[in-house]
Amino acid sequence: RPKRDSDLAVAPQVAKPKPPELFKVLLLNDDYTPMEFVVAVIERFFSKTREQATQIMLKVHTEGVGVCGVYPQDIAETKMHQVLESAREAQHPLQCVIEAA
Ligand code: NFA
Repeated sequence: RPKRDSDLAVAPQVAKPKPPELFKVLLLNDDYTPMEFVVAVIERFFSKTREQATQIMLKVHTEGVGVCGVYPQDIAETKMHQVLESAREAQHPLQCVIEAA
């Protein structure tokens, strides 16, 4: 019989772009990390101005936790690791975690 298009057909691969799962990067308060160090970390790794970074630091200081940014999972994990490595290097106990947004 004549060849039909359907003879070799496979399921068409339809692009279904779904938005990435987002994660919050949180800083946790402690009694020892200097405020200026926290501000510098937020400026450096979360691209905030000194004024924005100071606001976030003060929220963490007074409320115990604060959001530095919201990112796709791989980027959020990288930023968390950058913060933790920076704190470890400076011998400050600053803690950073991620949480599903
Ligand atoms: N609580 C710290 C202090 O009084 C400052 C701090 C803010 C630490 C935000 C960690 C996170 N030196």
